[in-house]
Amino acid sequence: MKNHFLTLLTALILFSCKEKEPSSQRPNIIFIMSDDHAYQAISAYDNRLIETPNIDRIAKLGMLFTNASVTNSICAPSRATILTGKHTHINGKTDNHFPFDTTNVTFPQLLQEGGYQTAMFGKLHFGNNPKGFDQFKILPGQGAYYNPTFITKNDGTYDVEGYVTDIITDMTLDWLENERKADQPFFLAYLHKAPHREWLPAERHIAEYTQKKFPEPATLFDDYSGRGTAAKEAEMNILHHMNWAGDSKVYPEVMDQLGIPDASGWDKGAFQREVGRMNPSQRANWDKVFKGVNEDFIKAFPDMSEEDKMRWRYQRYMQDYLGTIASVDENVGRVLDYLEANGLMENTIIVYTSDQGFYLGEHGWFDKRFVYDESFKTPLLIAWPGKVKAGSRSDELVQNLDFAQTFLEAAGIPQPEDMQGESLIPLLTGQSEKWTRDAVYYHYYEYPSIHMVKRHYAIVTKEYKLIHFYYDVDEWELFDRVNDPQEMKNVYNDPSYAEIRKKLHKDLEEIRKKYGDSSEISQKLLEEYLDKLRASGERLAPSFKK
Ligand code: SGN
Ligand code: CA
Repeated sequence: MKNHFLTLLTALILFSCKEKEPSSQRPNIIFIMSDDHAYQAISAYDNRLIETPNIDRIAKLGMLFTNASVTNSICAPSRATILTGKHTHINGKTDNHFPFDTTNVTFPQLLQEGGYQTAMFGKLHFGNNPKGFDQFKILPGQGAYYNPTFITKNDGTYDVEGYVTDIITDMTLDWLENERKADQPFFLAYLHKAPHREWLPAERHIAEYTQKKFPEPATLFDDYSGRGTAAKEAEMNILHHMNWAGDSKVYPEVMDQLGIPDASGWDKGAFQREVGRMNPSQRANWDKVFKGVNEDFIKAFPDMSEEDKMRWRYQRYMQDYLGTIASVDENVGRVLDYLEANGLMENTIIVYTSDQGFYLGEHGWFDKRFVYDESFKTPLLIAWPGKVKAGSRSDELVQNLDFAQTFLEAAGIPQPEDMQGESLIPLLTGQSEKWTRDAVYYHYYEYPSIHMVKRHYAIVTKEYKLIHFYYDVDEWELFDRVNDPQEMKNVYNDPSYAEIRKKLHKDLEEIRKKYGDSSEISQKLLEEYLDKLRASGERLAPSFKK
C-alpha cells in the first residue's frame, strides 16, 4: 500500500513537472516605454546631448533598431496600436481626447489567457483601465511628476509622495520581488511618464542640468519655406508656442514683471498644476535653483533679440527635458540590476521604446505628430540574452504595430488573423531573409487640436516619404530621405522626381488597401471627431498662436 502510494506520488510529481515545463521555458517580457523619449536623447543612438549608460546596456545586450517608427505619432493612439496590433482606423483610437474602445482585443489579454502573469505600472493614458492585467497601478491621464496620483487595480486611487519616475520603478521592483510567481512567465509593462511636457526633473538633477549647455540643431531657425502649409501653421515652435511659465519655468510673477502675456491662457495654470504639487521641501529645493535662473533671465531680458530668446528657450527646454531622462536612465539601471541579481536575465525579453519620437529643436520645434523623421521614428532596443546577438543592429522598417505579434510568437500563442503587424522574431534571431517589408504606412488624425498639426497620411520607404495633408488643405509632399535627411525640401513638384512620385502614389494606394484604409473611413472618422469636439464645446481645439 505504502509502495503504491509512493509510486502514485512520484508519478504525480513527474506529471506536474512535465505540465509546467513548457510554460517555465516561455520567456518573460519586460516592456519599458517612456513618453516622448526622442532617439536623439539616447546615447546608443546619438551622444551629443546626453549619456544614457543604462538604456545603452540593453543595446549592448541585444539589438538596436535604427528605423523603428510609429503608425500615428501621438500618445494614446500609439499605445492603442501597440496593444491591439492594429492601425488607428481599425482600433478607433484616433486621438488623445476620447476613451479607448475596450471591446478591442489586446495582446495582454491573450497572454493572460495563455498562462502569463501580467502587470502594468505607470502611464497608460486611455481614459479607462487596461484589460488583461493581474495587477496595475497607473497614472490618471498624463499624470504628475511630483507626488503623483495612482489608480490601482486593488487599492483604489491614492497619492504617493516623491518623484514619478522613481515611484513607478519602486512599484515595478516591488511587484517583481513580492508578487511575481516563480512558476509562471510574466509580461510586465513598465511605462514612464517622463520625459513628457512640462519636463520637471527630479530634485537631485535640477542643479546639474540647469548649468549645462547643449549644441543647437542645424534647423533651429527653420523658416519652413521648403514645405507646405502644415509645417508653417503648426504651433510647436519653441520661441512662439511654448509656455513661458509652464515649460520654460519663468515664474508667473516674473512674466508679469517683464510684461510677458499668458498667450495660451493656461501657461501660468500649467506651472501651478505641476510646481504647485510640490511639498515645502521639494519646493524649497526647486526655488533654490530656479530663483537664480529667473534672476539671470530678468537681467538679460531687456537686451534679448528674438534670436536670443529662441536660443535661451532651447537651452532651458533641453536642460529640463534631458534632466528628466537622467532619472529614467538611472531607474532603468535599477531594474536591469534587479534582473541580473535574481537570475532573470537569461529568459527575459527586455524592450526599451517610446510611444513616439520628439523634436528637440529640429525645425524650431518641440512636440511630435508629424510623419517627419524626429517624431515618426522612435527608439527601439531589444535584448533577449542567448537568442538575440549582443550588440547587433537592424535598419529594417519596423513599427509599434509589430509588438503584439512579436510577444505572442515569443510566448507560443497564436496571433489573431486580424492583427496587422509582423512578428519581429525573425529579425531578432538572425533570420532576416524572412523579413520582406519595404514600406510602412502612417496616418495622423488629431486636428483641429493643440499644436494644430494637420491631418495627414503617408507611405514611407527607406528612400522616400510621400505625404498627403488633407481636410482644410489638399497638399502633397515628397521627401528624398537619402539626399535630404533633414527633410527641408519638398520635391513633389520637381520634374526629376516625376517617375518616383508616380510609383509612390501607386504604392500608397496599395498599402492603404492592404491595411484597409480609405478616404471614406477618413471622412467618417473626421466627422465623428468634429461631432465629439462640438459636444465638448470645442474646448479641446484651442488655437495656441502667440
Ligand atoms: C499635452 C501637452 C501637449 C502634448 C499633449 C499630448 N500640453 O496636451 O504639448 O502634445 O499633451 O502629449 S501640456 O501643456 O498639457 O503639457 S501625449 O504624449 O500625451 O500625446
Ligand atoms: Ca507621448
